[in-house]
Amino acid sequence: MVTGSSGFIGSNFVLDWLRCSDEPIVGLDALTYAGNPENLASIQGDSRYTLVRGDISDTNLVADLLLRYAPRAIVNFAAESHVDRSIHGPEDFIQTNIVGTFRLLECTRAYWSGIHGDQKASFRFTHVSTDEVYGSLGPTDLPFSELRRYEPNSPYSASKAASDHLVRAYHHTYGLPILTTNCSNNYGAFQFPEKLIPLMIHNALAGKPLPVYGDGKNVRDWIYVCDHCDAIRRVLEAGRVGETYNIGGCSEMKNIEVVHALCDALDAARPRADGSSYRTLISFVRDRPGHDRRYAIDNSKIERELGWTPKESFATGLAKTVRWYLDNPAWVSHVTSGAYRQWVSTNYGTRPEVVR
Ligand code: NAD
Ligand code: TDX
Repeated sequence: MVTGSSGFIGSNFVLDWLRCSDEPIVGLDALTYAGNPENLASIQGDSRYTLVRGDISDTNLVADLLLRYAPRAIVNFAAESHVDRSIHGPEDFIQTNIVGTFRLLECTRAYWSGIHGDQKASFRFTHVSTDEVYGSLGPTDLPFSELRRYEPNSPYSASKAASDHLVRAYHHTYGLPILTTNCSNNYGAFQFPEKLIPLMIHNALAGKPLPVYGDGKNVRDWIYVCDHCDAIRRVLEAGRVGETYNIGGCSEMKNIEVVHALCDALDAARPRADGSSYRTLISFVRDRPGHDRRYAIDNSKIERELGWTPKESFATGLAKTVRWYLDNPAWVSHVTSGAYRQWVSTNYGTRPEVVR
């Protein structure tokens, strides 16, 4: 069972899974603004995938699904995932990321208590989390290892931290066979254009300003989404029960470097009519409140224990991503109508440009 299966990473996970395996998946997704069944249009009619529209906080529904489908594992992607939205309205983050995870754990515990033998021994609950729970690094600090203490700074990261703690507690208290992954910034196909990379591609192609927060020197470690999905499959397959695995892309970059790389890729693939570079659209705007300065991941545990390393470099992953957005204008135009415009006005309408 895959929760959040119609979101960005969840849908990539389902597609990759069915490319390598015939084992069926039941997806559970509330189809919020971020959930888009179109992401899985290519497997429509495939009997290996069933989508159930519903909320992970709906105890009756989840209990019923667990009994009906008897999954051998749950991979929990369902969440509110955008930091800026958590700043404008934290409540949904508390509800889904904390209460939702708690209820999902309760249902899972009841289901797991009722199964036996090999089925019980091999069951896994995999919780997909973020590096943001560890807080912010200084320029020369060592990357986050799994032993780093939690210091979440946004309502989003605090809600994910709380969910990680609940998952951990269900293992220690009840013995639930859990695995937790903490991954860095993903990019790739089907990412909603509220996040940095797809937002910049979308704005650039529309000739709109490219809003870089603050001085543009905040650092993120970028991972191509299929590498993340591959790591989760590996953790599910061979991770040690009760353990946490950090997952990173080995691609630390300043935001402004990411935006420059995107502009250069678009200049080559879709030159502007007047011959100018997309870089001329860059606009520095007021910073995100509480903006974490730097994230970086120490991959050595997953590498050592599970033999996983990312396959894509930032250059190869970005080239695939830019190509995907250029080839899928209909997907972008569907998700950027209606409520999306309201979000753009809420987040960017009142954000003054800062001259640098
Ligand atoms: P997303 O916002 O694109 O997708 C979230 C999905 O969850 C959507 O399909 C949405 O409809 C669904 N959902 C939301 N609330 C729900 C609820 N109450 N019940 C059922 N479904 C619900 O997010 P994403 O970027 O795909 O992230 C997936 C997971 O990975 C999240 O838990 C996120 O914290 C984590 N993560 C994301 C990144 C990243 O860079 N995007 C990095 C590390 C970890
Ligand atoms: O318009 C923008 N301008 C800008 O400068 C946006 C949307 C972002 N930024 C900056 C903020 C961050 O430093 O770019 C960086 C990346 O921003 P996001 O794409 O919003 O990602 P981030 O806040 O780093 O969080 C992401 O990675 C970890 C995901 O959204 C989380 O779900 C994940 O847990």
